[in-house]
Amino acid sequence: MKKAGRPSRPVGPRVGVVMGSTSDWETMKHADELLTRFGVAHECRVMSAHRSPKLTAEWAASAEKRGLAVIIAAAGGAAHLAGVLASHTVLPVLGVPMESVSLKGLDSLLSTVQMPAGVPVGTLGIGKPGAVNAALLAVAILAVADPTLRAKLREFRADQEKAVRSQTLPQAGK
Ligand code: RP5
Repeated sequence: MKKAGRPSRPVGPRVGVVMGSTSDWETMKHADELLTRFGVAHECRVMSAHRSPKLTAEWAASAEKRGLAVIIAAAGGAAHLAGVLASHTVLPVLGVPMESVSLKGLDSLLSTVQMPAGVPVGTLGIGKPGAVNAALLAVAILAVADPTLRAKLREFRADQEKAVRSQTLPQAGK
């Protein structure tokens, strides 16, 4: 007989890290590293709103029932990936604009951030800082219902504070 009580936590990945091209990995590996550091189960995938629209729609539509709680989506140029994923799921989608060659990521930023009202994408900064912060925000979202993760996030912030306090400038006063 089935035991009553709280539903068990899903065991698979909780965060999906999706990027439009393998060329985005150099930046998005920082999100992967951070999630690993926090012990957050996650999956990293390549899919494109333009080059693989069916895969993108299928993956986003099945994300919730596969146990994912947050999606991080990185793309560059005409960066529609985060928006398209968001249109197929009600899970929170965090967009990371990639630094593009021709416009230095301004194109990616604007096409990720300027969503029409009704389908939000929480957009982070361009490039590595955005990748790191998307992962931290995903951790913070999961931490709302996970005290252990919240404690780890507090420890991370405390370590940063400690590091800044111990910093000195080599040429100061000379
Ligand atoms: C976007 O186009 C990708 O997210 C990538 O940032 C950009 C360039 O892709 P590649 O031509 O390097 O595959 O879809």
